[in-house]
Amino acid sequence: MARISETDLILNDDGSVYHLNLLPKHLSETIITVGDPGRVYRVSEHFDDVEFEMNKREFITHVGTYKGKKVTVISTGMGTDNIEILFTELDALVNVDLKTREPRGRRKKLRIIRIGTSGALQEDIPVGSHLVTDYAVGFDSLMHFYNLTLDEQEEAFARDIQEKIGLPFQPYVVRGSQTLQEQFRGDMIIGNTVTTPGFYAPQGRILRAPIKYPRLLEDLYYYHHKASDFWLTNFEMETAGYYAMARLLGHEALSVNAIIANRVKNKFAKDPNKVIDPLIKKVLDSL
Ligand code: R1P
Repeated sequence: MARISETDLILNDDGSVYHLNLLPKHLSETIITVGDPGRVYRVSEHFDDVEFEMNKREFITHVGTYKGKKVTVISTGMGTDNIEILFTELDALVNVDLKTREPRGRRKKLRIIRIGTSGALQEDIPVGSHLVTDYAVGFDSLMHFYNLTLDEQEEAFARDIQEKIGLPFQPYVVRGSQTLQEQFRGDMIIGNTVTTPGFYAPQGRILRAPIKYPRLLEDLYYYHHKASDFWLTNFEMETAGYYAMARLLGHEALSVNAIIANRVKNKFAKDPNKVIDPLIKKVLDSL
């Protein structure tokens, strides 16, 4: 096996991975991730105890137990660029021998579940609901740098979305882990999530800067792949990165979303935590 160089895989003095600052012993079998560093505390307040904490940039980690089960929760900040770092470093922790810097022969599969917030794109997805992402549609450029393989269905959606929305690039479309979806979906709405490389213009918001797609929200709302009855239900900024990186590295990933806005109805949750907290509880109880 080829040795990975010191600058390709940067390790800190204590042997931990560069940005996450974690060691293999800090990872639980299923890892919970959140965008907002403050949300880590909302997850770990349910733990029996917190035995380890790490703060590094936007990556805050708490390791503890929930009803006797070991749980690691990590914040990622916003955007798929952080998700690339998250997956690459988590993967290195389990699938690279950090002493010899050689990839291990026997690969370990990680299970990663994102508890995020999101805005609905359809009228019938109310503020306050919980949605699990089936297909993720990436409008960001992360996959320009990886050889991601899409199946026939994903490829068809990607081409169709590009054509109907009139995008100057083809988005990437990836389905999440069906095993995790089965385990965690409970009473959640199943949807298809658009991941955008920004919060304002890329999500159809118009403030002061001149924008290219003033009809984006409408186009996403009306988008429909007839043959598969496929709609786009919500958007946020990370999920496609999770599903793509999980596929590239052979891990399982699932994104569950607290719907805190409905963009078509122009509504925003009065107290987003009232939507997020029950979702956190649902995930913890399904571990
Ligand atoms: C934007 O406000 C952020 O909220 C959403 C978006 O994906 C983006 O990260 O998710 P999180 O609340 O999980 O960060």
